Amino acid sequence: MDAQQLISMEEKYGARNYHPLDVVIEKGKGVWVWDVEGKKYMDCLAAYSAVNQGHCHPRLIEAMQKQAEKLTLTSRAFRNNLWPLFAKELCELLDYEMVLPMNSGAEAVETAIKAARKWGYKVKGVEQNQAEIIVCNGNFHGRTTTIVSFADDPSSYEHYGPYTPGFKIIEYGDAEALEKAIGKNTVAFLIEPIQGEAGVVVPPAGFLKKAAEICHQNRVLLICDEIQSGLGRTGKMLASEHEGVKPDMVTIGKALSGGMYPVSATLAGSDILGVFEPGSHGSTYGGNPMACAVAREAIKILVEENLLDNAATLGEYAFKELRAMKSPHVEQVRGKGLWIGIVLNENAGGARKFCKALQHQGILAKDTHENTIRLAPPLVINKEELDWALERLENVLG
Ligand code: IF1
Repeated sequence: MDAQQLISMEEKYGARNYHPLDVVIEKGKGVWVWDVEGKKYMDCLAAYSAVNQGHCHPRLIEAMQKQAEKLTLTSRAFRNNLWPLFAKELCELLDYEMVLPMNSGAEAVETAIKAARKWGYKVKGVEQNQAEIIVCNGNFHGRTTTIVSFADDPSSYEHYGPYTPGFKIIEYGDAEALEKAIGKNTVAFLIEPIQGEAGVVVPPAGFLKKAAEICHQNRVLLICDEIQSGLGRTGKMLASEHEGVKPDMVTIGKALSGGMYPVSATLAGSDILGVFEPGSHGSTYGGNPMACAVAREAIKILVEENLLDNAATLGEYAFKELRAMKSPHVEQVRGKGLWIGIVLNENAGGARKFCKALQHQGILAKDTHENTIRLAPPLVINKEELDWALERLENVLG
C-alpha cells in the first residue's frame, strides 16, 4: 500500500489524538528512517528522546530476540532472574538505594506522586488526604487524569475533569515562588530539570540548586522528572547533574529501553520507596524479564558507546553552528547537549511550516507550542551526519 492509502486508513480507523506529519515510516537504522516509498530521512526527534541509542540498535535487537526465546513475562507474583540484576545496576548507575519498575513514563510519575504522598503521611506526618505537591507552569509529566490535573496547557486537561486535588503551580525557574508556595502539607516539588514539551526550556542557572536547598530546608522531596531529559540527552546521565543536584526521587523512561519496549522506573532512597508494602502498588508488566533484558543492554550501550560525551561535544558544536546562522526567522536557540529548541520569531509563520520544509529537505523534526522547532537526534549521531543536518537547517532557516 502507498503512503496515501495508509494515511487514509489511519484517519478512518485510528482515533485522531495526534496530528502527525504525512510521512509514513517503515524502516529505521541509527539516525535514519525510510518511508514506504523508500525516501530517507534523518530522525531529529528520536521518538521524543526514546531512541537515544539509534533506531534498531543491533545489540538491542539481539537482547530482545534472545530473551524472547527464554521468558518474557511472569508478573511479580513470582520472582525472575533478571529484575534483581537490573535493579542493582540501575541503583548503582544513578546512585539510589531503591527502584520501582514500571512501563510508561506517566506510570513512573504516578509512582513518584504516590510515594511522595505516602511518605508525607507515614514519615513526615502530614494530615491524611492533605498532601500537596508543587509543580511548574509549562509542565509535562504524562497524560493520566491525575497528571493532567496539574497541567496548565488546556489541550492536556480540558474536558477531563473532575481533577485530582493537591497540586499547586508556580512559575518555572522562580525559587522565591517555590519558598512561598511551601506549606505544612507540602510533601514534594515535581519538576523537569529542562522542560521538554514547553519547548526545551532551560531554567536560570542555579535555580535547580536553589530549589533543592529550599526543599531540603523544608523537608520537601525534590522529584526530578528525567524521562525526557535523562539518559544522555543533555550530555549527562541526568540533566540535574549539570546543576550538581541529586534529587530525592527521579523518574526515568523512554531511552531506558532504547525505543524497543516500554520501560520506566522511579528511584529514591529506601526511606521513600520503603513506604510501599506488598500489594500497595504495582503493574502487570513492571519489572518483567524482557524489559530488564532490553533496558540492561540499553544502559550498557549509553555507557560503552560514550553517548553522553557525544551528546555534549556534538551538542556544543550544533549550538555554535545554529547560532552562527543568524537566521532572520530565529529569535533564540536554547537547550543543552543534543536537545535543542529553535524559537522562531512571531512573524516567522509558525514552526510547523518549517518542520514541513525540513521534511522536504530530509529531516524529521517536531514543532511545539506554535513557534519552537525541537531537535533531538539519536545520540549515536556522528559529525558528518550532524553537518548534513546543519546544512539543511541552514537551507530552511537561512
Ligand atoms: C505524548 C509531549 C514530549 C515526558 C516527561 C513524562 C512523560 C513524558 C518529561 C510521559 C512524555 C511524550 C509523550 C508524548 C509526546 C512526548 C512529549 F509532547 F507529550 F510532551 F516528549 F515532550 N515526563 N512525553 O516528556 O511519558 O507516559 O509518554 O511514556 O503524550 O504526546 P509516557
